[in-house]
Amino acid sequence: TRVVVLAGGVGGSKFTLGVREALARRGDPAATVVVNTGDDLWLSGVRLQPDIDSVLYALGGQNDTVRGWGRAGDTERVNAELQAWGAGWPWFTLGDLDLGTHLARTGWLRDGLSVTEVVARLSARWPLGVTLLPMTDSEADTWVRLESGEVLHFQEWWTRHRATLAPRAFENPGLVGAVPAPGVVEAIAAADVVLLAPSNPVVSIGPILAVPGVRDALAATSARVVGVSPIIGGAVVRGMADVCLTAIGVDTAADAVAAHYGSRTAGGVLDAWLLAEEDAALAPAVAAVGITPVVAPLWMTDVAASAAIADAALAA
Ligand code: GDP
Ligand code: FO1
Ligand code: CA
Repeated sequence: TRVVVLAGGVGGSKFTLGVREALARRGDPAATVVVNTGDDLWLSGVRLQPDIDSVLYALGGQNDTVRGWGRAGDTERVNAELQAWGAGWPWFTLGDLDLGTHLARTGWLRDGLSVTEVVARLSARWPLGVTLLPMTDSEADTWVRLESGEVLHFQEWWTRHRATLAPRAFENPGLVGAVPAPGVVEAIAAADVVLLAPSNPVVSIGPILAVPGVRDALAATSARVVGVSPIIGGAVVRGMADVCLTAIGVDTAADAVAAHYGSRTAGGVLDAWLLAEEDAALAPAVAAVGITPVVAPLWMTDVAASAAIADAALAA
């Protein structure tokens, strides 16, 4: 089975761990993970790719599972020096081990490597069991436009203001004229199944779908396209997807997110949608927009639970 996963950071990596496990049990481990790069930013002269690193560290067994981002067992000596210099952002922590990643990445980018080539190099250190691809080689940082008209970087809106400033829109100006990273369209075309991870629909999956050419690739593929709801019982499990969804006029509800993605029979991207057992009553509303509903337990409490979700998605 050739599987492509579209993924953001924490939700995306938990799901990808499950997909890897499910495919390994089938003796059939071949997955390509297309990762959001809208979270990326420049800070203190280095390029950060939070969602790429979340997936990289999680699959490599290096992630801080308590905090949800960065490296397990990291220290903050360099960060303290940066703060003492007044460099960077006082509300944003760069771990020492994590900074090693950013320095390596930034050095390779300055040597002229593409983002895809850099991600391939980063992927070579630990056996990930899947191929990681950035959604695009272009810089496509997400900016948040507030009701006041002020625009700030997604990372400032989230890590400094904790999503308390009401957003009017999320924008990725770098996607104008951008193309998918090499291999993305090819992987979608050759796939048997494309899975939308239960990632933030607006700022994780949204930017991937907004890369010119990705929606066309999803429309054209013979693969089934199956999404997993990031909303359980009308709530985001963690993070600020509810604030993001409200900003784009979508209810924080599993059926509303499915309708937002839309059916492939009507210009959207989904054939099937996994709903949590708590949301079983919403299945008819999903079917009504032309998407096949599948009810399953959707709590990614451990790798086994994520693998069961991946199995249900692969069977859908
Ligand atoms: P981020 O980039 O780190 O914000 O992570 P993602 O965008 O990949 O995923 C964030 C989303 O994952 C959140 O909005 C949650 O709705 C969803 N999520 C987190 N844990 C779970 C879970 O256990 N089950 C499901 N179905 N969704 C989850
Ligand atoms: N999130 C925070 O809430 N505070 C931080 O200081 C912080 C630092 C950080 C450094 C590297 C990295 O890859 C991620 C980091 N994150 C931090 C997480 C990140 O801001 C977001 O949670 C994700 O981008 C959302 O997907
Ligand atoms: Ca993200």
